Amino acid sequence: MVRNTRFIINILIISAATLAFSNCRPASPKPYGPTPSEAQLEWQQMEINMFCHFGPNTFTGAEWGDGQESKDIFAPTALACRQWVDVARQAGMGGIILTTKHHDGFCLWPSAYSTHTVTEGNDVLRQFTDACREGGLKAGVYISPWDRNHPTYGTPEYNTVFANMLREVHTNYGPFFEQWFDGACGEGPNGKRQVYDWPLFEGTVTDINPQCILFSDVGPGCRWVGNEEGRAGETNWSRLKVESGERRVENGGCGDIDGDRWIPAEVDVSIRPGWFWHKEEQPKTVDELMEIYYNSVGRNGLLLLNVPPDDRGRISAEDSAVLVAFRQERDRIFSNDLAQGAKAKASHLRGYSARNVLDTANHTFWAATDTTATLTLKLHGKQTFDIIMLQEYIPLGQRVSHFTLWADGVAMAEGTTIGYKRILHLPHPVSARTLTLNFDGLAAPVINRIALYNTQAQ
Ligand code: FUL
Repeated sequence: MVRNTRFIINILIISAATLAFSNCRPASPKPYGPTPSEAQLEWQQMEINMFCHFGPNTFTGAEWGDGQESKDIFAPTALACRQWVDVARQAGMGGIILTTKHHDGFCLWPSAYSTHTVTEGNDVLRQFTDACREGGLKAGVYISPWDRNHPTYGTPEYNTVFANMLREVHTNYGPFFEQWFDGACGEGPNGKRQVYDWPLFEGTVTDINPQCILFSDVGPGCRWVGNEEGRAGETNWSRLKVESGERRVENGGCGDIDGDRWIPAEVDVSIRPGWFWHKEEQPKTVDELMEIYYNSVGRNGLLLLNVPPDDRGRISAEDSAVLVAFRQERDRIFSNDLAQGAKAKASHLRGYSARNVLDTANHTFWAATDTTATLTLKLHGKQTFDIIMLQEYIPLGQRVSHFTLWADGVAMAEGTTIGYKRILHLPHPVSARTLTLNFDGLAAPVINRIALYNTQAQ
């Protein structure tokens, strides 16, 4: 009798608990503001891509050719796009964007719409796209609208020529993950400036490949960060306000807190002083590249690192050596997450465990119920770290506007935006058993990941 009563009581307790749990499990949080498309999400997760400036300037020493260069100037002695792909892969990059036509107008594919091109037998774009596909990297194209060679530049006819070139490239060589539209607009060989037909250019690409990320100063796929030094703003919203017809924004580095479109920042910078290869120039050091990494990927940007092939048509030994060392340094630092093994506790639960911030999956998160929320990590013993990495779950929008961090109750750092990824590099390592994080959001914060690293550890 007593055993039966206990059994019934146990059943009642389990049923009540199940009921209570299912009743308090709320619906998934609602997105806040504009959110990334699938293609933008995939693009952001690439984190670092390679830019390749290659063309007549590689042989003349110029940065901006005037379009009068002889076609024969472009004569790589040992062109090997597969080597670019191998170097990019070793450097941990997911894609490469090639300058298929720079301001000098020389086309690296045999275009039907220009006479200033490579020959059919020397189709660099074909070799490039084949190499990317074989090597498992995504291919992208830079095609400069500014053309200092084309005789129609400066007339309405040129817009049709340029749209035809876009159609030719995207149809015959695509799909490309990104189309880079350089904002430069100078005079053509006839001394005239072009009024670009942006809706025509963008529509031409998206009709062929709706997934292609369109880069320009104002997007719509991603935006220019506003400098060529490898630096996004410390506050960096992936939202932007773009007035209709506007082609330049003042705030590419920071975005807009109240932006109505998802247009994340791309940080383009060269590994060398110039964009094109010049014999006398040297690549940046690993320390300089790490600083760029913290200031770009670590500030919610995608890093597009230019590595210009030399006059053989290969990436130089100096550049590939520093790129491999850059990868090794990132692997060394980011392979040991000192938050692993911690116990996570949140001020609010939303049916999503606070523990989710510790796993490495992209699709898991902890969601707060209020715009202000606190999360505590009881670390696995005492840990020494000088890097705190934070990630929001951006499919639900960018929400956090301010955060403060404490180590064992002592304020240690604070910041504004997080976005896809925020890396805080402290000036000195900190040792602590407990990390407390306070978040303020425009909407209740939804955090994907918190990790800790020590750059000084061997
Ligand atoms: C600029 C160009 O003028 C430079 O030559 C380079 O291509 C850089 C990436 O974009 O607008």
